[in-house]
Amino acid sequence: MTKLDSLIKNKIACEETGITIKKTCCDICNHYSHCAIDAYIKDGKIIKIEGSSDNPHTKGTLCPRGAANRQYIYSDERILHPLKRIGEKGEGKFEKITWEEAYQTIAEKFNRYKERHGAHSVAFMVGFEKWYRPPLLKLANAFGSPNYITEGSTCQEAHKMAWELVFGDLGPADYQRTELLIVWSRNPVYSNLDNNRGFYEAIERGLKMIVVDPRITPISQKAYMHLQLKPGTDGALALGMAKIIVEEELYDKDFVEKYVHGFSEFKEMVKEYPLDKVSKITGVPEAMIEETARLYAKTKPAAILTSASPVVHHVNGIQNYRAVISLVALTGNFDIHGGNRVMSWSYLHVSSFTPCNEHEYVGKKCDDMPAIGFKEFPVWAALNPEQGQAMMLPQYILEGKPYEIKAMYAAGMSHMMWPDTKYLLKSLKELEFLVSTDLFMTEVCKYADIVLPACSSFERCDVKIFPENTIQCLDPAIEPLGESKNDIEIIFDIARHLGIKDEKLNMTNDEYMNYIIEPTGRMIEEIRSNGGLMETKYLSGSYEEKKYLKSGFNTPSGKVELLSTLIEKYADEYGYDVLPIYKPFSEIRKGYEDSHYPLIMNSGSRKPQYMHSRTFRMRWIRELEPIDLLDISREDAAELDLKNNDKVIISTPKGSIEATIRVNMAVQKGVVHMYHGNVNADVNQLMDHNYLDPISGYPGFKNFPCRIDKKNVETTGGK
Ligand SMILES: Nc1nc2c(c(=O)[nH]1)N[C@H]1C(S)=C(S)[C@@H](COP(=O)(O)OP(=O)(O)OC[C@H]3O[C@@H](n4cnc5c(=O)[nH]c(N)nc54)[C@H](O)[C@@H]3O)O[C@H]1N2
Ligand SMILES: Nc1nc2c(c(=O)[nH]1)N[C@H]1C(S)=C(S)[C@@H](COP(=O)(O)OP(=O)(O)OC[C@H]3O[C@@H](n4cnc5c(=O)[nH]c(N)nc54)[C@H](O)[C@@H]3O)O[C@H]1N2
Ligand SMILES: [Mo]
Repeated sequence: MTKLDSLIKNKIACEETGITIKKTCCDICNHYSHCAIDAYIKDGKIIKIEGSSDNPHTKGTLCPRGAANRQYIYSDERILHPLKRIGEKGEGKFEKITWEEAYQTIAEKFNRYKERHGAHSVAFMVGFEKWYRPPLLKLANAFGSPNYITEGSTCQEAHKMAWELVFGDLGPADYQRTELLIVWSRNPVYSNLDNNRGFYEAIERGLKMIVVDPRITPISQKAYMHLQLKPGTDGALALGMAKIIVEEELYDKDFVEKYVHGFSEFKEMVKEYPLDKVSKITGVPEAMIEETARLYAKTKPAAILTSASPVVHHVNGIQNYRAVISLVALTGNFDIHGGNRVMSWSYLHVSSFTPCNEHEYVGKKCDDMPAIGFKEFPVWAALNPEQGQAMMLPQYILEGKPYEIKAMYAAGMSHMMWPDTKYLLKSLKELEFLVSTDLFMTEVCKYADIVLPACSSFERCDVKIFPENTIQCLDPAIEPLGESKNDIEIIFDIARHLGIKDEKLNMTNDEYMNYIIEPTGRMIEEIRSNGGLMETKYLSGSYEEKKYLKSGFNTPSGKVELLSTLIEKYADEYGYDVLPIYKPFSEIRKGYEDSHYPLIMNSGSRKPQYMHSRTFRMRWIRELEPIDLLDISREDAAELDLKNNDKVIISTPKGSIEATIRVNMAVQKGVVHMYHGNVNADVNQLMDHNYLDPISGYPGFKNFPCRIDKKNVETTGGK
């Protein structure tokens, strides 16, 4: 082999090989953990990917998805041209059209629906992707529609609601400085790659952890104690702990007296949660509950690390989450170093003191019509005035009540964000006009009248702000594939064609980025000429403890609310409890409680390789394990006579799907686990669309009854 052959084979970037390195980033997962990437380019194509070791935040790390990025970008399923549907809805028959024809059709249709049925009859939807949300919200508002809906209808908004109901603000855990950390429903090793290093460093320094999780996780194995509760019993566990803390007078009397509203009612209520009862509900041994309550109350400072989703993915989710964080209130661990701190946020919710102009795009209310779900979920409406509750979308389309949705612009929408996916697809069939912008030809695209091709993060410019107060400007590593475009440009183009005269929607992509980062004191041209990465010039402050001393709490009473005065407003009409009461399954799963479905399905717990619906199309990822894997405990497997790789049928009152068995010691008896977002084994179709939390509208993804039958074997009782 010649030297040149060897350089080419090893994909070395140098003059001889013609291979260059472009700095870019992966945006397959969470916006705050996008990994910086060195893309090796030859003849306009990405031939190799490495993590950028010079990035201060991600420091060269790449996860399995990041490493397999080329299979995402160059997937056969990429949409390369604007398309118009020529077959039946769902059939997938399209023909190419020009961008101009697409824009003109969209503008004509949207303006006609607005004229005939009101602007609210047109909805604007964005799924998991975050980076083009500010312009999309602005577009909905400028068009006049209150119906801007997002994946927040199943992800971050409910936990935010719970924090706002109790404290008026979010309180993330300060795990770096705490003396005791309760990891309550979080698996950061799988779900937050960018925090892993800091997390493990804290563990190495001797961080004492108690984990509250139905499964064994990498973190639970490092913990002092693991409370392996039954899914969805978080409220009972928290209230049982609260009872001990209150009755043994371990609570922070000064904090409670000065700042807490509803303590006496709460104190009365927790009497209903004696240790033996709580242990029976949760499956956690009494001694563990007692020790956790005492340790958490006596150790100062102590913090609770929660997550956006698992605790609220239950039909009593908001109340359970409120119960958990009421422990923070009882112990006065709120907004202190080492406790649960109120942080400052930068562009796209990155925890940082770097100021930005994102708020200029966000949260302007447009008309008086209530958005989707506001009538059904008034507490959601009060706390999320700028977005509707998307779980109600199919009902609005199909039933036309309280009003009909006629058309929708969906940018990155997967039907598998919803429970009861067949019902969602049925509603898309009825929708009169649908535009779907995506990278890939998804099921939702197949139901669309117009499909628009979005480009990937490797094919566009973007800015990133990192918690280390640095700012990065990313230029395209390659040209957009086919005729695909940056979503922000698509949104601005649609705004212009709709005849909207809003200067914030009438910019180039570079002008937009400069506008967003202007308060940092840097402009993209300057960052570019400095190699693409710089420190920000201005910071908006530094962390200050106990900000409530100056400004109170941002709740209706100005206090920490164990009794919610906001919920109180709707309590009679909607049957809400003002206190965070735990409801047993027999009460909340009405119509589901059936001995025929003896197992609990806990769907969607994160895996290191998957990211919702988007990673199943990547070969390296798909080949890591059977894509329809169902994790089951050794006890249940033995009872059902199942072994690894056996094929089974999972059934619920809604339907059945097939799966492949993995007997997993991380799983507790009575609970089975399956990942979501897989079009070929879609667990969400097993759930009812009405199986929702009455306050947040969140689906009970983490606890619905099911049964397992061995395939091709006649069974009678499921278990
Ligand atoms: N690799 C990967 N990372 C991701 C994602 C992904 O799809 N893949 N998705 C991102 C998104 S959108 C989100 S919202 C986050 C979620 O991030 P995490 O919440 O950290 O992830 P999960 O695995 O959903 O849940 C964490 C833990 O909660 C446990 N759990 C399940 N049900 C219950 C319950 O009822 N009570 C309690 N106490 N614990 C329970 C699970 O066993 C799991 O170990 O992850 C983000 N990061
Ligand atoms: N059973 C069950 N269901 C769940 C969950 C669970 O735990 N269990 N978790 C819920 C949670 S927490 C979340 S966050 C949701 C996530 O659910 P979704 O929002 O549906 O997430 P994805 O499937 O990742 O992405 C949606 C679409 O965005 C497209 N996309 C990716 N990048 C871009 C882009 O730059 N531009 C455009 N236009 N499109 C793009 C993808 O190709 C995909 O089709 O799922 C929810 N659903
Ligand atoms: Mo999420």
